[in-house]
Amino acid sequence: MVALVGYTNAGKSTLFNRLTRAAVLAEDMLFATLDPTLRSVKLPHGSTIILSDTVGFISDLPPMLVSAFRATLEEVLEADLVLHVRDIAHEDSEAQSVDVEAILTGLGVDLADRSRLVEVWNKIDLLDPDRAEAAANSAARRLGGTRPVLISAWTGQGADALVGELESRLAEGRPSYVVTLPPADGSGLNWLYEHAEVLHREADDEGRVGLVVRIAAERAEQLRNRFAADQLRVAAACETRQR
Ligand SMILES: Nc1nc2c(ncn2[C@@H]2O[C@H](COP(=O)(O)OP(=O)(O)OP(=O)(O)O)[C@@H](O)[C@H]2O)c(=O)[nH]1
Ligand SMILES: [Mg+2]
Repeated sequence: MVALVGYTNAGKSTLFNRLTRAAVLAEDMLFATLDPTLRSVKLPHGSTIILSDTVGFISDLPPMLVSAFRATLEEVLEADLVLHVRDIAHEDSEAQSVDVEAILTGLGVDLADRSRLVEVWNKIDLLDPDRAEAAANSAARRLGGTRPVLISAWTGQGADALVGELESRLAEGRPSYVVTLPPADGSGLNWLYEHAEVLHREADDEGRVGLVVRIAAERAEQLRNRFAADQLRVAAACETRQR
C-alpha cells in the first residue's frame, strides 16, 4: 500500500493518474478528491502495489471537518510507503510542507522513520531554469534515505525515477537469493533477468555463474520452482549489499 498525501492542489491526483493511467478526477479545485481512491499498479520488477489517492490538506481546516478528514486518511496509517507530494513551484511550498507534516504527525505517522516516507517535489516543469537547478541541488544535498524525487506529474518527467525509488524502497527488507547456474545455462540466466532484479553477477573459473537476485514476494515461489534446491539459497545481508 502506497499512499499519496499532500497539500491541496499539489498534484496528487495527477500523479495518481500518471502512475495508474486511470481516469480519476484531477481538477484545479479545492477537494477535487472527495474520497480516497485505490488502484492497483504492477511495477516493472513484478510486485503489485495499491496506490491510494487521498484528499488534500488545507491550513486551518474548520474543526467540524477535521474528524471526517481524518477518517478518509486512515489508510495512510497502514501504508507501507507514504508519498508526500509537494507543489515545489508554489510560493508557500515550505509552509504547506510544514502543515502537512504536522497533520501526518497528528495522525500518528512517525516522521522520524524516513523509511516509510518519500518526498515528491512535483511541478518542476513550472520552475525556470535557475529555480529548477536550485531545487535539484537542494534535493541532492539531502541524505540518501530522505532525498526527494523531482517530477512533473503533468509532463511525466521524473516518473520513471519515482517508480524506481518506490521499487527499491519496497524491496528493502525483502530477501534476496543467491542462484548458481551451471556453465552455459543461458535460459536460466534469461529467466532471472526477466523475472527478478539482478543485483550482482560473477562467473568462476569453470564458467559457473553466481547471481544475487531480488524478486517480488509474489514470484518467490516461481523462483523456487524454476531452479533446483541446490542452486538456490537465501542471500546473507552482506551479499545483497555488494552491488
Ligand atoms: N504544470 C503542472 N501542473 C500540474 C502538475 N501536477 C498537477 N498539476 C495541476 O495542478 C492542479 C491540481 O492537480 P491535482 O492533481 O488535482 O491536485 P491534488 O493534489 O489531487 O488536489 P486535491 O485533490 O484538491 O488535494 C491541476 O490543475 C493539475 O493539472 C505538474 O506537474 N505540472
Ligand atoms: Mg486530488
